[in-house]
Amino acid sequence: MSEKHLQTGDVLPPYSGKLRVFAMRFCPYAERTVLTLNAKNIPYDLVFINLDQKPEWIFNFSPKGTVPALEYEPGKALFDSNIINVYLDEKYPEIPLQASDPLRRAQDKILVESFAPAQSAYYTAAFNAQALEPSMVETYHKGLEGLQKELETRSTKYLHGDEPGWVDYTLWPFLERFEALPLIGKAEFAIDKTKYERLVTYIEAMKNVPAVKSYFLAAETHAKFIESRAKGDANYNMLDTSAVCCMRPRKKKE
Ligand SMILES: N[C@@H](CCC(=O)N[C@@H](CS)C(=O)NCC(=O)O)C(=O)O
Repeated sequence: MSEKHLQTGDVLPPYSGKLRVFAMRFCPYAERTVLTLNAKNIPYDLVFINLDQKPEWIFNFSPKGTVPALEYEPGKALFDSNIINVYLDEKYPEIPLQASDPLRRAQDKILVESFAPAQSAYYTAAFNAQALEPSMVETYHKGLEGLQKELETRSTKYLHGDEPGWVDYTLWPFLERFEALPLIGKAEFAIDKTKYERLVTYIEAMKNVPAVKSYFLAAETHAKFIESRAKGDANYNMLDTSAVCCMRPRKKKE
């Protein structure tokens, strides 16, 4: 899979017949959809988009040009990670990811909602050059504490149960990125092993889930991308290995 992000002027690749996801490699919302498809064993194609120089055709799939968008039939698409993922779970019920109990489904949605302020605090810490307000750090840790408490109350390996589900795949992309914050000098955002013992066990377990593992990026990689974007020059193609091909020394002809 090429990790190159298509941009203004680039041609839309032909539709292969599989579901197609428009994404950006470092976008946590797009990662939610990728993990959902992986977990449900649904084949798909990925098209990465440069969000600073969007290709014209992205607006045919996502009216505001945001990712993820899911092309479910040629030229027809859905957008917004939560909408896409619930659609996928209902359309392809063989491996269900949402809780079967309506009450638990509602509680999972509440958990996702109550984690949103911690996500916003992450965005501020990562991309806002101004000094951080202490309340942001507090909000972030409140989110982590809430998650840890829920893991303790539920007493299961994952929030969903013995296997991860919708709630885990929805929250995970942010936890993956939170570990990058201390690497960019935001030490107050570190997830301390003593304070967050249960949460850290959960984070380590999630890293080994096959659906996550195949798309996982290390904290160092996220940190590099964050730094490039914070400087106003997001390095979308930093993982694109196809560029390396042309720099390899050519074999001399015999
Ligand atoms: N609520 C949306 C948020 C998607 C979103 O904000 N994606 C960002 C990238 S991480 C984006 O497309 N930004 C480009 C833009 O806003 O123009 C979802 O859950 O899918």
